Amino acid sequence: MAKPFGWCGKVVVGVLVPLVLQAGCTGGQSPFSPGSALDQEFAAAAVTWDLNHDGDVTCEEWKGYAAGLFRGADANRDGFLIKDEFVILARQDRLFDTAGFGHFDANADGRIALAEITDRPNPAFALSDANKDCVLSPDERRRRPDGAKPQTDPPPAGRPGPRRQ
Ligand SMILES: [Ca+2]
Ligand SMILES: [Ca+2]
Ligand SMILES: [Ca+2]
Repeated sequence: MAKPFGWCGKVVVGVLVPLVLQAGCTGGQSPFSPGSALDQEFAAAAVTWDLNHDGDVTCEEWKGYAAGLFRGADANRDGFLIKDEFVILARQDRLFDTAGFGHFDANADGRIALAEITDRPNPAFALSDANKDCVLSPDERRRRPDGAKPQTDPPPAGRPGPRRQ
């Protein structure tokens, strides 16, 4: 009794929207929405978080990866990244450059705590972790969704054009 796959993407988007609104509702409006180009960037970058190179990318690996970059960028070691320090991070990984400072500064206090990066739902998992086990298997990463679009174009519906003679 296989369930149809179609509902899955809708549920994910439905769950993600309130999460993003909660996390990102800090006054500034985000140019990015769920399933957006930025979410795709996260999904595409996931392979770089596979710290033990076993092909699976876990939530813990993402957090470890982010923590490593964070520590490297936290020049004065106060546990927060101000914008100048974030630039160092963004130079290391262009994903952070793409996302931008405001994306992670959830409480908009002008500095980013590590928790603001690691506690934030990672769009790559929201998009690609089909079985929600906090592990992106190689198969799940390969099946990266392109937003709401199916991989193949649907056949054109109806007649080809209104031209008549
Ligand atoms: Ca791994
Ligand atoms: Ca700092
Ligand atoms: Ca998974």
